[in-house]
Amino acid sequence: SENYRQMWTELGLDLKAHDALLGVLSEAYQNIFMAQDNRPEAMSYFDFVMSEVHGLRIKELLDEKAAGRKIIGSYCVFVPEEIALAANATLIGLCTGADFATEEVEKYLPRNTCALIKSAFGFKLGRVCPYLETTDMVVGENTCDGKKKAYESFKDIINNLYVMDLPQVKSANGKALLKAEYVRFKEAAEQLTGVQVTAESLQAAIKLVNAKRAAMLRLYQLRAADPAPISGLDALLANQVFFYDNPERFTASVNKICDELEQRIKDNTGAFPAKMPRILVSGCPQAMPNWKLPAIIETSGAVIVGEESCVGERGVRNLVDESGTSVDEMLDAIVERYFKVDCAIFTPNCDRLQHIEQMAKAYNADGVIHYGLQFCTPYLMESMPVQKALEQKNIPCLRIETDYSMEDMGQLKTRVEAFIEQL
Ligand code: BJ8
Repeated sequence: SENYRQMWTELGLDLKAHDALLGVLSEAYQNIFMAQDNRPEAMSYFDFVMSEVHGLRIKELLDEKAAGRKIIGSYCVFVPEEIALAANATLIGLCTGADFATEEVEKYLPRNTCALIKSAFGFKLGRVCPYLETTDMVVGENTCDGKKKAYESFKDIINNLYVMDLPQVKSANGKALLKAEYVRFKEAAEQLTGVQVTAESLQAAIKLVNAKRAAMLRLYQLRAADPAPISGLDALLANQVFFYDNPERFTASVNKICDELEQRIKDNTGAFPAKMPRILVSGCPQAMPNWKLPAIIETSGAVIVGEESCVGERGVRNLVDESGTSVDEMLDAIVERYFKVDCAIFTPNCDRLQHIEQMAKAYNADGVIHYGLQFCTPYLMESMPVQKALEQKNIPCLRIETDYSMEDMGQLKTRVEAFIEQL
């Protein structure tokens, strides 16, 4: 760990603040994850990953850089990992799940900005994120108003920001914009790395990312069983690690967990007893290390059986068609896949409602908890028609609006417990 300290110093981290962050993180991990009963044995891989969260993986990324690869950071599932990989870059989804350097952040962003955006600024201004500091390029995207305006100021504190435009409507024009922006991103990645994307490299990248998504989808589907073979917290953790782990190793590790879960289902054993109330969580992404709501739910007598979220099934469903032979055909296939992501920044966004209902059914959920971050207009607005539609189908729905502070823990727990009790 002395080596790590030197590595962190060289990356320009504020060691004191960083020590404090790692302390809080490891304590939360112990209290929330290690305190669970009946965890799958193969989750030990993720315990290891978390114990090395700013260590081994950062060392690996620095080794990749020394060997000539580039690191690209992102804040949204619309940034296509396939294209980055094919251009000899590694894509890292950056953490935005904790408050940091709030006073500094509020010199750039109004108070009533969502916690996720504030967190991105806080990790940079507080100099506590080694992932951000290893990046050669960071991609911002024009999604919600909060993010797109925040990136204008982010340029002042980060020197390698690239902004991707995104459609807001699922029309032919919208699709054409997404294609144009993915072509432009391919060119920017090629310029960054000096490596041209070829049909071979793009096909290999598509297969790699498809395998990673397929492993997560396999894990999700196994959660339909009763008793649920894995806790929602552990499934969420795997999905959070999805964004920055080595793709091959991640895929193998998740498939190993799935093998174990299949055996558990055969043996009729689970992470919780059978007939527990089952919850589908839907809404804003729960970025690392945001475990607040799932920890409350799973210590209140219910099990989470699915996440309708970008850190969840919305982010990984649909694979890229692998039959294309030219770069252009493959780019079209990539556009087809990403254009189906039903983020609330789209208007209208009818697919999402259908997906929530489908997931509630497929995972035998007894109720849906809609998770909205305070000041997140797209998801908070959508939560009202979502609740109405679900209740019309006799699926109870609780709308939660919260942030990353721990101040409302007691109040949230009371509301969640009351909701679970009536299921
Ligand atoms: S594709 S969900 S990852 S944009 S919570 S910052 S929406 S105010 S994160 Fe997202 Fe891409 Fe969409 Fe997914 Fe704005 Fe809301 Fe904050 Fe949000």
